[in-house]
Amino acid sequence: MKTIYGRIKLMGASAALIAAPNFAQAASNLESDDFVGISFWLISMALVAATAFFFMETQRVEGKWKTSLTVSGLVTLVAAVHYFYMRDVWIETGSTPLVYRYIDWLITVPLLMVEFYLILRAITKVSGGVFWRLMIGTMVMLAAGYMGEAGYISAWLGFIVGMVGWAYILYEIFLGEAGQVAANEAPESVKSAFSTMRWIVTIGWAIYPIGYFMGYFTGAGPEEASSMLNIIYNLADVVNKIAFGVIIWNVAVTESDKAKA
Ligand SMILES: *C/C=C(C)/C=C/C=C(C)/C=C/C1=C(C)CCCC1(C)C
Repeated sequence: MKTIYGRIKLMGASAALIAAPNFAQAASNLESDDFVGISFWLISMALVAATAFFFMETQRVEGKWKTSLTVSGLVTLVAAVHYFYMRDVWIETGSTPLVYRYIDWLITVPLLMVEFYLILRAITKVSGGVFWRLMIGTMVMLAAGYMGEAGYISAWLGFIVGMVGWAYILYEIFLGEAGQVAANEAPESVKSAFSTMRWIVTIGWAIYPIGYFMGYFTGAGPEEASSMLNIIYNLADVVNKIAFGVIIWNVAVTESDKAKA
């Protein structure tokens, strides 16, 4: 049962997020055996550091790559702020911060799609249709996942429709117009970046449905299930937000140095 004091504490914890010097206080009750809570904390900080890095490095690269790095920094910034809140929900209640998680995805996944599109556009002409098709696949995937997790539809239905949305994104980047463009017109370094990004969307993104599966279909008790779900989603975010950004940073620097030489 939540006491008034508990509610006040929760509100206080949220307010503390806004006042930077009080961040540490918000998690003063992080337990030494709460590995999911610890992963929330570690990733929050890694996202903050990554954000600073991507923004600073925009100064080092050529014009057209600046936008890509800025978008990478926005992805990690938006995620960092959500992680502060998710961490507190987890530590205070021990339950899955579902709504914050999906609001984060709702903003960051489309930004990652923008990133794909920018990489292509930095080197060739692509139709705006590519962008919108990737976006539709993204929205179907996330809406279905949310409805399944929140219990508006059955967990299985959410999973299956979510998988269909993801499959459509994969189709577009491997076989559709985006795939064709990358295969035909791009210089070597961009081609290899595009191909690495494709594998991130295939292998890296596959970690999320695995998390969903572990959270809903293993028959584990609620506590164990939500621990598995959250730790797997957290790990996935390291790969797909930070590592993804580093790949883009690497192409941006390589291509810019080539242009300068
Ligand atoms: C930064 C956050 C990212 C890249 C989040 C990506 C999320 C997914 C790829 C989620 C995929 C899902 C499925 C493919 C089916 C089950 C439901 C989801 C939403 C977990």
